[in-house]
Amino acid sequence: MSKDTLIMPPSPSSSFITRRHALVGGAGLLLAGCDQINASPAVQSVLSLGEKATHGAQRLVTDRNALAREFSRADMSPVFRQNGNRNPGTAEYDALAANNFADWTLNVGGMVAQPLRLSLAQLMAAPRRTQITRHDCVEGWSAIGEWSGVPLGLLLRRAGLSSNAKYVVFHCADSTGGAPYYESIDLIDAFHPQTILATHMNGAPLVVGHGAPLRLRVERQLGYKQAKYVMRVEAVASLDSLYGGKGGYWEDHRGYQWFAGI
Ligand SMILES: Nc1nc2c(c(=O)[nH]1)N[C@H]1C(S)=C(S)[C@@H](COP(=O)(O)O)O[C@H]1N2
Ligand SMILES: [Mo]
Repeated sequence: MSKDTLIMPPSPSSSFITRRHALVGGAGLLLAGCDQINASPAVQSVLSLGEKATHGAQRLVTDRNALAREFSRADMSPVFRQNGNRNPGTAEYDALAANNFADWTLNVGGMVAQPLRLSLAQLMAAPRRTQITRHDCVEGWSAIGEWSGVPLGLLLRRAGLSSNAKYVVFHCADSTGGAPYYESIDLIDAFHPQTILATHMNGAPLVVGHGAPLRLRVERQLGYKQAKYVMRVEAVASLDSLYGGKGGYWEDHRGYQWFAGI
């Protein structure tokens, strides 16, 4: 995409604080090609180190709350590859897509006091954050793109996240070989300011290949954590009883680390 085809983000991130206060105070507002970038050392080591070792080391040497680097529009990749599943291809998803996701809803549930059911229009009207970041895939490619969406922490607070919850799980519309795609993150990443449920990429609503209508951006982690086609968000105390028990599709099936920090 050339720079002059970019549309301004729906709202500047600077308005986030004010709008967030409005959200907290007023019930119902929320409801009313690859770059020449070498894979980072984290990419190189993600398949070789034990998860506990890496996670432990990262906890010690990095500030989990630090921001991922943000870029300018001039840095944006002309081509941002579509990777992994590029269309869930189920009858249910096809029907939702055919109607521009007007009938789609996001469910936020599990260990919350007030489960939420939100339409795409409601999510698009909610306070949002826009950020230009670099996506690093373990397959050895990176791309810089602009993402805009609702901060996950905002939704979790709105839903009244239980103090016993430890993880947030993202259930996706697609599956591979009969195994549903899912991912999970801990609460440090869930409340990280750059962790958003993105409705927009590069100034336009997400296209199917990039995860329409909603995908996770958890900017301190690698590409496979960036769940596309998010249908349901679930707060849990343990990952043990979900699917293969390792917290994600790749973790269960390919032995990728659960914590893929960069
Ligand atoms: N639901 C779902 N999410 C997914 C995947 C997938 O196959 N299904 N692939 C992951 C991988 S490996 C990468 S690199 C990114 C690719 O996102 P993109 O297609 O927007 O580039 O999505 C991640 N999220
Ligand atoms: Mo990836």
